[in-house]
Amino acid sequence: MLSRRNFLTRSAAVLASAAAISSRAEAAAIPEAPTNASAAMQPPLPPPSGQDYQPVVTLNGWTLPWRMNGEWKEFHLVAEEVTREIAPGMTVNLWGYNGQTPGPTIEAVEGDRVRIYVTNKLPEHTTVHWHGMLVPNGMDGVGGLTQPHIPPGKTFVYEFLLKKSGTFMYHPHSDEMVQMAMGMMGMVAVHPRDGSLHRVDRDFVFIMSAYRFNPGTSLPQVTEMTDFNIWTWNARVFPGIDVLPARLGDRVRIRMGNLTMTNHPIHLHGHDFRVTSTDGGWVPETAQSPETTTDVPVGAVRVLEFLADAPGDWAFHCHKSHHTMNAMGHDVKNFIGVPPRALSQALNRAAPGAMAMGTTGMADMAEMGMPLPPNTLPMMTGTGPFGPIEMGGMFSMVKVREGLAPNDYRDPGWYQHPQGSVAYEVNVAQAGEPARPPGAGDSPGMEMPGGMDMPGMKPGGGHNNH
Ligand SMILES: [Cu+2]
Repeated sequence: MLSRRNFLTRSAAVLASAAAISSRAEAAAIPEAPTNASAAMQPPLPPPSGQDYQPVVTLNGWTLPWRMNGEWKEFHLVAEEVTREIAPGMTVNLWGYNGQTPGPTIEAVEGDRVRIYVTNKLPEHTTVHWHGMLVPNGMDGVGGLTQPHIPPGKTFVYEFLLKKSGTFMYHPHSDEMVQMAMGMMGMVAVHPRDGSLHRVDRDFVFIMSAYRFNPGTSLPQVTEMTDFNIWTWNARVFPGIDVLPARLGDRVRIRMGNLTMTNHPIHLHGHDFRVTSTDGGWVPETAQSPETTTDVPVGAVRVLEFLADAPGDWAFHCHKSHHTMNAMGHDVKNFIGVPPRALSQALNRAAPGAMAMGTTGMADMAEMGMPLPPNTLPMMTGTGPFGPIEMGGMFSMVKVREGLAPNDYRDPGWYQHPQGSVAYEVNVAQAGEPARPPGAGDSPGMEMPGGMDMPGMKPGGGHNNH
């Protein structure tokens, strides 16, 4: 039974150990909080002497420098307002850490003792939760439950031993809906103590976040629940997302965290991969299966690994096609197959002077160069060596090349396909039309999009009346 006396003694013990921690931390000056506002991928931080690992690179981001203080590896995060270029043409106001969102990747080694200072420069309180990490309860960062919230202007310290290697995330557990919708998040990579375990040649990391920006604005709608329109990797959309270069024959790891409000089936072309770990730990080899798409659930990490054995520019993207589009593409009605003349007549009645578009699909829109509201990206964009790529959002490329230098992460440019290895047009007139049944492929007549009344078009389309 817990007597009052016992309780007081215990409380005193807790206070004494808390005091010990803070006097330890205060014994040395608070470490510098480096800052970086650039969306350019920063070079990986090589391991200090005595440690052996292949450092991670963060797409459009960086690794947080640290200092050693006795046996402690000390980091300093500053929660603050930031601006972020989502892609050239769109810069927004968000919250993040140390100058950008997502915050810098925290990188360390299993068995390290880490001390992480968190300074709150936001206008409201915050905390940092170490998602997936095995920490003492009082270091878990759940405001109100395991610690007081960190008030604006204050600095708190988290101290724990890194019990296991793997890939984790950090984010607030204070006013979560707002703070995550404003971009408060980052990744943690913990390497195995034994540098020969789970070794790769290239180790990429990014986190997925999603936003609702009304066209022309630069502040996200933080109360949005479902209708997001900017789908990002490290708060960037295609063509603003860094490519992932790999040398032919490299073993490549990609660590992906998801703090959006929906799942993302991430697909890699040209290779098969295995999911080697999650935020729960390493997946035993006997439980891994070959995949080309893996779903990254909400609030989870998936880490894929593959041998880069096929030269080329390989698309790497979310397979929800709305997530490879930017704003503006979500409220457009489907006019495919509608006769352009009927459509312009109807549009002219509703909105004189409006332009009929998209009657053959939406590919034209990538090339149309339509005027957009300021600070708004076209819904699909990007140009490749063969024309428009017609993507946006969560899309990038794994670029496999012979002979890249080991730590060279620069974009190697477009792949030069060996002669005769690209899909090509056949001359049908010369080869002769293939035989098809009469009428095959003729348009059956199209239903009009909901609510539109078109002269001369029967509701329900042609087939219903056969
Ligand atoms: Cu997605």
